[in-house]
Amino acid sequence: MGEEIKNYTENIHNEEYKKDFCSPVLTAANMFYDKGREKESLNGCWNFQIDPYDTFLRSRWYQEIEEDEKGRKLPLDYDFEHWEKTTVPSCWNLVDDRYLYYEGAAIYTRKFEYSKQRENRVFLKIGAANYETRIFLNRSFLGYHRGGSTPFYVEITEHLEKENRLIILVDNKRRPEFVPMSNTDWFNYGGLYRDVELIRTLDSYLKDITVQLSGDNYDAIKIKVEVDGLHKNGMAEIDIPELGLGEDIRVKDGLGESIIKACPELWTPGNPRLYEVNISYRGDQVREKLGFRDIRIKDGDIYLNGEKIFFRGVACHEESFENGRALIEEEIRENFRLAREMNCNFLRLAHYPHTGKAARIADEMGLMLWEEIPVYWAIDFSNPETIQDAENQLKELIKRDKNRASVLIWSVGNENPDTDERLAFMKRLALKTRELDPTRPVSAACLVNHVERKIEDRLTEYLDIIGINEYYGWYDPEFDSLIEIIENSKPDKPVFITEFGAAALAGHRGAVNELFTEDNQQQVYRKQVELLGEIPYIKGLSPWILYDFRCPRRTNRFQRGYNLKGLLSRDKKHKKLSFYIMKEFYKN
Ligand code: GCB
Repeated sequence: MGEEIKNYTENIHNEEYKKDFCSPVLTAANMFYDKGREKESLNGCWNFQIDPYDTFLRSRWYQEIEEDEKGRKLPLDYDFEHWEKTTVPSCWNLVDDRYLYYEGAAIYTRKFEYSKQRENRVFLKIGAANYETRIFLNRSFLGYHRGGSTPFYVEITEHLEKENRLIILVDNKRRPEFVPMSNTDWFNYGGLYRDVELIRTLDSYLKDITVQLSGDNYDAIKIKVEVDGLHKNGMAEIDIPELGLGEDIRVKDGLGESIIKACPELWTPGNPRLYEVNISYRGDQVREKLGFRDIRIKDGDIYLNGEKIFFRGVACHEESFENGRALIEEEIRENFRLAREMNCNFLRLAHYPHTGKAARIADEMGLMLWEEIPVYWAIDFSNPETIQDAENQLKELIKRDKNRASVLIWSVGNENPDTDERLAFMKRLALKTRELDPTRPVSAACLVNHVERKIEDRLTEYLDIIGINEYYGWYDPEFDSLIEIIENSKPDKPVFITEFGAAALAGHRGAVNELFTEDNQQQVYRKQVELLGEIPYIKGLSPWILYDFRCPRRTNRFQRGYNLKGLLSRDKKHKKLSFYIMKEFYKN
């Protein structure tokens, strides 16, 4: 918790100021099954201050010391209530021009009132904050979280008062040992950009729930519950009214499992059937809508509910022009609607976990999803802290979305070089994924062997689906090389072309060989689909990318801070010519 700061100057010589604020670490082990529960939103108006010199931590402002030893009124350097106001959730970069490129620490604080109702425990949930987060409540430090895209939780029961001061310190500084590392091809938004909520529970509560279709004939549902709290033995109940199903599950030492005969109508993209599922334990209750479906791979084909399926997809960043990564629900729905208009049944949610709302909406709208962790490019593969961080992000993602019918593929990374350290790192992630969720295929977006011109990456041994990113026609103009690669490769697993594409400034027309014209992009798309559509081992496509996105690496006169490989303009209003190529291709 740290010593009180008595002497105003003592902190300025201390460069170890962070060490008291690195544990407890909030990880997947602190996660809590919150779907289908009532929550109290702490979204809305907060006070905000950027803190580029980390003075908050150095001087322990959270202690709110009111007087110094000479009896003078403090604080000297901060003023929570008079700081500027901001809205949570949001990305600070887009709230004010002054913060567009700000990277570092920033402080969010608000007060809230609490009055006990029938609950005995209270948890704070942060949907996501990029990248390091420290939580303080009523002058106490409660925990530290790493990772910019997954939810985390901390129990606050013991710290609650009638009037509460909550402070959340978010730091988005990029570092080489983080996941992702400092170099990425997307914008490093900062802030508390997903919901902040309180969840009240009884003494004993459902901590985790897994509900999945089971049985070779799809005639059973498997349920696992984990309970925590005072009473770890008892009966949980599951109730699916539309199936006339109501069953007890015995819970012993916190765990219960049951396989129940049931024949639900199966979830497909064409018929995204969902059922209301209620689960309760000693008065604690969750209720949500879930779909049931089966995915398998056999002899190089992918089967959804026993039928061969081709993944007609597109890749998508989590971004909107107005809100950055803090997309509102209508924007997610609009993105998905546009993908559907292009005749997609599949989205690659790149390159990090998107909001959990995306998977819920995809469940409803009937879109299959690929979900990914940001093990991107040159990660610090030999650093034990980095692998721990990546593994924790993976666990948090799987725990969050494992009951979503739409989520069909987990991806452990993107375009990492084929080195021994990387192989060890990613093999561990692939095996961990399978251990945590044996029901879904594991993939990663790999590079081809450009020298030998074939699909070759040692990681593919540990994957169920081989993802391949290739930019023939763009970074490499020699389209014939792609033909050669395809001819030289005999993969024994289904292959997805997880990226291909070319950049075009929306509305810019010209000759087909003129870079950044829609005509050039269209030509690349034409050639790609003509070739890829004929290759029997290719079972899915997700061209790069649905819409243009912010990226400071892209600075030429067309790009001006944007990656322009979108099929749509950045405001999603203009459809480039290639959009229609994909639409037509997928139609057939
Ligand atoms: C890639 C990366 C993606 C980039 C894209 C590009 O291979 O996976 O993140 O944005 O290429 O546009 O270069």
